[in-house]
Amino acid sequence: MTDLLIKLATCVEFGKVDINSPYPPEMKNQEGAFELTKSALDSGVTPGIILEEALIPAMSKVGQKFSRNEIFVPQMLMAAKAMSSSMIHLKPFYLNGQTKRKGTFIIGTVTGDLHDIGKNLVAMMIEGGGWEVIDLGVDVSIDKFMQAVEKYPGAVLGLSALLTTTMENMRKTVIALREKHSDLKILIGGAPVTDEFCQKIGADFYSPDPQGAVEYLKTLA
Ligand code: B1M
Repeated sequence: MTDLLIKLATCVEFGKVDINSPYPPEMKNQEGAFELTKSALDSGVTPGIILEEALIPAMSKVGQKFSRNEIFVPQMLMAAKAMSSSMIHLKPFYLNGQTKRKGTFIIGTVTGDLHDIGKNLVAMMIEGGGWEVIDLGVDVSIDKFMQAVEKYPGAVLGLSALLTTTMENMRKTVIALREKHSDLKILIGGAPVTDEFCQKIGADFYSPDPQGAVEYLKTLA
């Protein structure tokens, strides 16, 4: 890996967004993910290499550290913010079809549930894993999930629920989607959700955290 990509990966791992960002204090006044991505592209590094050799490994390290409780939500959010500032330069290449994503991941918090902090972390980590993410937001009805699944054939679906009451809506969502799309891969998560519940409602996979979700998607790409 070139020095530039190593520096970029370090910025993403430690949440250095751009030159003006004061976080992390030990990287103050240094170029961040925004400037380094632009320099990498200007020097001829392809968007695919930037993603595969800098952003994905960096976000993977972040996910592993989070799973091991070595970092917490704020650090993870800063890493995701740094990755997003890099993606500003890369997105045009995906939009015009020059660079391919690993697949499409649709995510939403089930109907009746307004919690989105965990869902957003999962979405950002999966984007950092090289997937196109369609985030439907919170309080997502079965109809809305259905429309998205039909609009993006082959996409993987992720459902989040934070309330014991909305776990029932998660169950209904899985059943309704399964009825029409038996081959749809469904990943579920959220604080009250368990592996046992996943099996009971017929979802494909339960992950307690974003890294587990990323690892599951790797098995499908
Ligand atoms: Co709410 N809330 N809340 N709340 N809230 C909880 C969840 C609660 C446990 C608090 C408590 O009583 N101790 C409790 C639920 C009890 C229960 O059902 N067992 C609760 C309640 C009761 C409520 C209300 C009903 C309160 C009221 O109005 N009486 C109400 C419900 C509103 C609604 O949804 N209809 C409500 C409202 C809210 C706020 C709007 C104020 C706010 C949400 C803001 C927002 O999300 N934008 C809020 C918050 C912040 C919380 C707590 C404090 C924090 C949740 C959070 O963001 N955690 C929460 C208590 C707690 O958890 N300590 C609580 C951090 C986040 C990173 O973790 O979301 O678990 P988490 O996500 C994790 C994993 O679960 C996993 O990855 C993430 C990172 O590790 N994960 C997935 C999540 N989704 C995944 C999907 C995957 C894979 C992994 O694949 C698709």
